Amino acid sequence: MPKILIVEDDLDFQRLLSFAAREAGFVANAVNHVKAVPEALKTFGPDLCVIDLAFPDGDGVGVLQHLSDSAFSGPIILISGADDRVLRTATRVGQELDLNMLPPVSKPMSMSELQELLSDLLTGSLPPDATEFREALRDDQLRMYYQPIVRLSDNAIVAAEALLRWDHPWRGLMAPAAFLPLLQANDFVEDLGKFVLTTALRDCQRWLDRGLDWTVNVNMPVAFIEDPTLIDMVAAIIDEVGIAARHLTIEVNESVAVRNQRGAAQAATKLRILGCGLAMDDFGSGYSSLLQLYRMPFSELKIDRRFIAEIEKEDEAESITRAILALGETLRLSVVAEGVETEGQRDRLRAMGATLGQGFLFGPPMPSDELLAISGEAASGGGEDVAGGVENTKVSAT
Ligand code: G
Ligand code: MN
Repeated sequence: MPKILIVEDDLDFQRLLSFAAREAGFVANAVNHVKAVPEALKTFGPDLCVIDLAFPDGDGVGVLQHLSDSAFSGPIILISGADDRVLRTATRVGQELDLNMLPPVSKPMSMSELQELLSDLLTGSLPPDATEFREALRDDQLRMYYQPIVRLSDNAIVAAEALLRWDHPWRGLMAPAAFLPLLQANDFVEDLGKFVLTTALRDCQRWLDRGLDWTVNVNMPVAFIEDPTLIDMVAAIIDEVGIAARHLTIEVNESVAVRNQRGAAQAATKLRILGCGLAMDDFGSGYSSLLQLYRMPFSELKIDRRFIAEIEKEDEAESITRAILALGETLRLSVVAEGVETEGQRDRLRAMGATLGQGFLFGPPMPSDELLAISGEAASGGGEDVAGGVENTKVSAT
């Protein structure tokens, strides 16, 4: 449970705040003078702070200075009966100290307003910010999950898509959608790219060590593929991990327009020369897919899951899926059907000649160990050793 430190000298309001915080799902601790803050930071270790501005023995600005000096990175809410301008200025002071300041709150405040504010914080309607993300990179809060990509003829795993998760200390496990704006607004492409590639390739090497001849698919933002220097980083990481480049496929999403077309084509070509695969994610849904396909050396298409979802109900979805499969065959690209959720969809895809699929039917994104476990289970179910290779690593599609 997340811990909240309340710094408030008005005892009635302090009790109200503590009660609201506990109701909202926090562990609350309150202090009523500024001098008690350093000790509370050390012994209680709060995730976030609610701070009153005025105290008999100092003021909230002093508390902010102390939080900044102790590199506190959690969210901070200022709360006060002072006029709005003072609150806003104090919030700006906090921002200038590089603190994670949330919008301030004026007293008086009703119990229900307080509770709503605090539970919004918990459910994450206030998204994490750049400071928290830097901390996540530093403190090892990021995880890679892997979703199996299977051969439709026999459910054998042939690859896995690496998907990022953020195991936040109090917000819980978050998928990238919950922090995408933060990634886009900040320059994390390189640091995050390094983490994702290194982790995914190390895990893939572990699979190879067990005789599982799998590929790992890693999602990269368009900014990555537009910058040929970042491809040098890919090469360096492949080298460092000591894995064959053909085990890495980079997925780029086509929903974002490529701004630097020449850079993208260069980077993509370098990537292919290196020996990596290049997949177009969510094919059929995005921005000038065919033009991108024409300009860039893709090796794989992933059919957008919106078509697969409708494949049994809508003739158009089926026709488009067929057309993409035919296009893949003509251009010699491997085609993965994404978002396969039912046996009916899988059977329909098989009948159309689709060879590869991914989706909840075969397994959700999961930690590497779990992926190994499901492939191992399926293999031992077949009475053979896991290390026997890819033929044995079938998942049961239930
Ligand atoms: O577009 P991309 O393939 O990168 O998206 C991967 C995301 O899709 C993952 O976060 C995963 O949770 C989700 N996903 C994976 N399989 C399925 C599925 O079968 N159905 C749906 N609706 N979503 C899926
Ligand atoms: Mn993807």
